[in-house]
Amino acid sequence: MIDATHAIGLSVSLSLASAAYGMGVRDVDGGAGGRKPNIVFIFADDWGWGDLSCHGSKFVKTPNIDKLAAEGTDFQCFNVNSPVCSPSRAALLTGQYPARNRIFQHFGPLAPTRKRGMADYLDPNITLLPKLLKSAGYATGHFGKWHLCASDLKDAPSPKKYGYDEYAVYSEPFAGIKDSTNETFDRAVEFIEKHRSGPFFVNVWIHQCHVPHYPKKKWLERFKDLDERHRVYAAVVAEGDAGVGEILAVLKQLGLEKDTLVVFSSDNGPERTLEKSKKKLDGLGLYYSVGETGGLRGRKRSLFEGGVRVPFICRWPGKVPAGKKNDSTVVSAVDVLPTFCVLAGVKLPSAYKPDGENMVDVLLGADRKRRKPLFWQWGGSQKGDCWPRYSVRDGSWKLVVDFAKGRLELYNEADDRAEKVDRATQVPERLARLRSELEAWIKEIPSQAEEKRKNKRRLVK
Ligand SMILES: [Ca+2]
Repeated sequence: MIDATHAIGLSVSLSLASAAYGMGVRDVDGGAGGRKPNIVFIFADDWGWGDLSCHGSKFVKTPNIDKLAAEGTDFQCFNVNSPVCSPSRAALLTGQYPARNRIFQHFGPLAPTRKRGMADYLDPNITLLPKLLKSAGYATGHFGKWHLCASDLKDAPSPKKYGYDEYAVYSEPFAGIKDSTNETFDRAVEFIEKHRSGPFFVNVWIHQCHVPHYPKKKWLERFKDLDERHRVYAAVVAEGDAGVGEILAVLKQLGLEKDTLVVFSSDNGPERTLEKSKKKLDGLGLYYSVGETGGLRGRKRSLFEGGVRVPFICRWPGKVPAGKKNDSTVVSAVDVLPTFCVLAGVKLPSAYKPDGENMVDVLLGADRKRRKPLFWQWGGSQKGDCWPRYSVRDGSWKLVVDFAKGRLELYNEADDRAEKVDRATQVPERLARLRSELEAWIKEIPSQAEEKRKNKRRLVK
């Protein structure tokens, strides 16, 4: 065990050295010769940046995630690449901006999906994280949400086609487990037990805190002092947190803590809150979605930080610094693929174009600026803070725009994370540079308007 740990240390030092000299991921043989870390990726649904006790929530309680943060690093400037589910998840699996693969919004049934100009499903034949890890000898599992194909497309490629050895999901058309139960966690725990000799990679894509909410008696009882809506939301968060606790417990029980990188994150910011109660028969709706952004502007569907900045907490004892908060390095979901591939010692295909960057050095404790800017596209609702169609972040500066309406705002995230002071007229040169970077990126990606026109011929009645 000690030798294996040393070997990881050595390979990681190699990665650090390579990063310092500006070498690319392909030049690094991160895992060769050492024991490759197991990877557990817990991806929550619509779980806001502020929905953690350790991020200052006044009413939810997240003791297990807080423990994860205390034993690992809390990356406080983590951005997903879309403010909604499907594109955000596609970016994680591909390491590319979702628009590159024609995933502009969430997948619904086939007809509305095609009307949005989207592909029918995420292409299983492109470069994908689970396939790369599988090629490096990992046992691969996916449990919980899927949402990477039109929901009524019966012959859509199953998760197996994407490189998962085992899966159990609650999303149509592959639904085999229920989102109202703890099956996602149970199946993930079984997978970890089965593949304890490692290395394994398991996605735990949980239902909490997406609607419908299914608060359980046990947790409602725990929060009986709260008003009804906060009580329901706190109960749902507590159930998700307890599931994280189950994962941590099995890792401890099997003696795998030091060999396992555990990540907790969320696919987008918190849902909007409806002011009127609309109780559904099978669960509770948006009236109970009182999640928090931790003071960030916007929520789900918004390119402001409340929609795209989410928790990202990583624990890997002895490797990832414990109890650290990194509030300076902007890390993003597109960085996950190149970073995990270095840890797994797998080379990226030569034709593959990663949009993210290798963040192994940052994971292991370095504080540095990211090298690449980040870009976003949003094709859905434009109500309220959801108005920006595109945004770009370079350094601490972020530009949000709707070119069609001539609307454009500039924020400095370094001293204005709440995005309250528009600096567009104060720093015109910076604005011009960001605008030109964004315009160049837009030319690179498929146009949603054009894809809508192409899909017209394929519209389903
Ligand atoms: Ca979501």
